[in-house]
Amino acid sequence: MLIGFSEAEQFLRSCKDAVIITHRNPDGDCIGAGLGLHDILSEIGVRSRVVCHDSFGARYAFLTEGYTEEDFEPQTVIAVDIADTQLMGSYEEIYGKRVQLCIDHHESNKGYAERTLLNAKATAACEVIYQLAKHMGVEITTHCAMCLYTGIATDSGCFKYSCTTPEAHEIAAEMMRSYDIDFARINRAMFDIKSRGRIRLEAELSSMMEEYLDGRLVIVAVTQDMMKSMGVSIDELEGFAPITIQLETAEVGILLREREDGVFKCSFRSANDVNVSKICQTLGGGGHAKAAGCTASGDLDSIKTYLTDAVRKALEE
Ligand SMILES: [Mn+2]
Repeated sequence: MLIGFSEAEQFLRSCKDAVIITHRNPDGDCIGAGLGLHDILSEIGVRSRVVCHDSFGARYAFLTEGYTEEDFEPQTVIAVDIADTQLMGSYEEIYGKRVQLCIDHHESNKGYAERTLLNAKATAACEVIYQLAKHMGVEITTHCAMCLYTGIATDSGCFKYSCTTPEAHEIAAEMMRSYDIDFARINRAMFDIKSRGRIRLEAELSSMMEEYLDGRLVIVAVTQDMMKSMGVSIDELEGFAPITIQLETAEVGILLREREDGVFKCSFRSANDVNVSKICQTLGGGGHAKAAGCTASGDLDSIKTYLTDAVRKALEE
């Protein structure tokens, strides 16, 4: 059931001992939304714990520092930035069927939660968390401001993707104006810093781009073996997908990353008008018009053929 801010507030004010689930392969938005909501809940006297299938990683230390995980048996289950319970990883089995509140901004949200606070126009889940905090009249702490800024900067690609709304700029401006947050450092941590392995990998992968459909589709595939030989982990490849649409003829780009279980995570990007969320929905995934994803299993060559067929259909529409 879709709900509004008042119902979400009512629910949060009457809940206790909440677990906040973030999606696997976490990014700045789900981490920011999870930890930001944790701050808001602390202020209204509700204990919460933020969980994720994967660890948050050193890149997010500026957000996780000072966060201590409390031990309690959860009475309340909340999901943030999660369109589909599959994205919960190992937490799907434990909590997937009993999510009481989902706070999200994905148009493709499956409606798996008892209550869904959805703003499909929002740039980031953090934008929805901000609106909720404002609605509730809860004071936003400096840490919470850092979380919200990080999420909005992440999902807007540092305010340059077409999903960037005026509201995203306004919220970021308010965070800059009202709090002492080092936004330059946040953006450097989110967008500029790369491991040595990542820099080497980028150089290698740039030369390995495969063009399909007369260069309108670019695929870059990274296997577990390649990650091992380059000394990088799958989460260090987060944020790498946009390179697939750097080629001037590219309409759609797909970054394939092999998970440890052999399943490929497919991250789609659209350079112009192709709605990649629609393509991914036909392949069992989802996301946004310009950035979406799905998973695929099987051997790499057949996956490439299957993805190329799906993109060809979309281009012909
Ligand atoms: Mn998001």
